[in-house]
Amino acid sequence: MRMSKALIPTLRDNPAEADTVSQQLLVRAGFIRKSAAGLYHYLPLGKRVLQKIETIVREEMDAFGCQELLMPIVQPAELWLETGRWNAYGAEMFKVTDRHERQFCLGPTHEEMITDLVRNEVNSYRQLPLRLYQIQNKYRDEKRPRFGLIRGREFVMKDMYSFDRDPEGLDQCYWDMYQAYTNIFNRCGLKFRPIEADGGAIGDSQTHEFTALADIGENTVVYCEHCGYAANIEIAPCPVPEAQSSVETALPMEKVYTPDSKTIEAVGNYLQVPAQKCIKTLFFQADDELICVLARGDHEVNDVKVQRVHPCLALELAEEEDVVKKVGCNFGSLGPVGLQGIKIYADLAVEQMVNLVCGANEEAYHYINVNPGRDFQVEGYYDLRMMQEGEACPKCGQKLDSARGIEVGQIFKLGTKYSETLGATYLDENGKTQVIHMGCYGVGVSRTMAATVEQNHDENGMIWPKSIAPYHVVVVPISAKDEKQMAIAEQIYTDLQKRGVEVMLDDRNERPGVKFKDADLIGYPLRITVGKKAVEEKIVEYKLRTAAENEIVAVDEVVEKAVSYIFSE
Ligand code: 9G3
Repeated sequence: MRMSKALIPTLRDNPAEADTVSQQLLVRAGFIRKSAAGLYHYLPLGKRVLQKIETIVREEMDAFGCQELLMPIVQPAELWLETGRWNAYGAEMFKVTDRHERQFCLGPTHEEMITDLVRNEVNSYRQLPLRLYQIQNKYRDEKRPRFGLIRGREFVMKDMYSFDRDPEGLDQCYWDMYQAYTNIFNRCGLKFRPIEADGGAIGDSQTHEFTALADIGENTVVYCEHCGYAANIEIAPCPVPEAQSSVETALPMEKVYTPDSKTIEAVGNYLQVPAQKCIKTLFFQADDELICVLARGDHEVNDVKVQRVHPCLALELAEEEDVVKKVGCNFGSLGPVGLQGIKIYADLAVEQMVNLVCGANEEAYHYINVNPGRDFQVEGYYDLRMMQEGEACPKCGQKLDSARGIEVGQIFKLGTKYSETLGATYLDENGKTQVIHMGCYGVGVSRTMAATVEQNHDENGMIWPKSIAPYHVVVVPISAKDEKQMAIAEQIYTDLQKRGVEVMLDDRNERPGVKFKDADLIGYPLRITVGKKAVEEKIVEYKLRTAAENEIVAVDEVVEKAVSYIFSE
């Protein structure tokens, strides 16, 4: 390709609204352009990278016996009503109405669609196992689209769905995909960790998230260098606090006046007690039920764990006015003592507490010397807190490390959740009707592109791994006016192409500095510079994007050298 013909609108300065380095660089290098919040154009260079990632994904899916298909983006509401999910995602679901006033959604995912297809087309054990995937745009109306392609409202996803006779078949597929994803992200040059993640509302099904390590990542991964344990911090089990040996004797509960002490810290200061001796009382709206969750003052409540203990479709922190209505007191003096008609769940650490402090459910009053079991009852004590950094590994007890990451892939065991509801069954050898066991497996293709940039850039721009670079080599003639230089540059350009190398020729009438800056910004793996020495001494400059220095290479050796570099591992 020739730069003089290519649409690659590079920018010198960072775009104002870019909120992460990958978006800054992808915009500055002319790979993407924002159309509206969370909606992007992939310009030619961006589309080429997307295409390369998709090809890697396809190869790995096909290698594991998956068949590619393409489903409608526009999905009939009826299917989502059948599974009860039409109203489960609120404003996040893009809904549209057709000319006959029929309702549809723009596909955020395709469990309903694919299960409907399979229930109509599959009815015998001979047709299983079946692994079907697509690579297509998905639509989710994020409340806060941000980080460019990382959290967009339209994004490219590969979603695969597996159909097996039984749990054993599903298990086989699950681990096949674990391997396929490992291959995909390795081939993309991504640093990632597969981590045990929460099965979400899908129940206690098994799931792994493939998380690309990146500081702006929205997921926190805790991992153990010693035994390899790794998990999304949202589900990492917290160690049960050892029973305190020196247990104090329970003192009589007392109500004390605590003026302007609305936070744990303020109460702790006023009463001169540490946060470990205070109770944090939170109220959640679980669908249409108000529930109460207790944690030790120095711990964070983990709402993913709360949702597992109190299963519900939507779990949000309660609005203050709803709490006031129900409890008669606003935030700052809330506590479990005397609560009527509200389920109370407490974190395990609370059970061990003696003579603690909590709100008295009365403005500016707290109780001291409160003792669980004596002064308030709970539904039960569960692991409900967020693991903190440096805690013990649940598997081997060593200190855990933590890192932030971007979820670029996820594999789920769905079991019969959809096949049961939608009636996707098969007749077994004995003519008996059996329910199909399903799994679903997603790769964020556009997100993987952005994650790669987050992990591979420097102050001059992006650094594309060879496997997904938009072009392998850029040939930079110093002076486009010098016919002799251009002839040599053209020859190298043509010879490389003949060898299957993807080459960009920067034939613009620009100063060398501009060409070098663009080459570094765009991040081609290899730059070959053709100057007057190419004419006089038959030598060119050979510079890897990952190398600090140029190499001097003979004109008649540079093609061979480039070919072996580009096609080597
Ligand atoms: C929705 C909306 C957003 C959603 C979903 C449904 C996430 C939804 C979970 C999944 C599970 C897997 C197949 C590929 C891998 C992930 N956000 N999920 O179901 F209606 Cl608006 O998508 N699906």
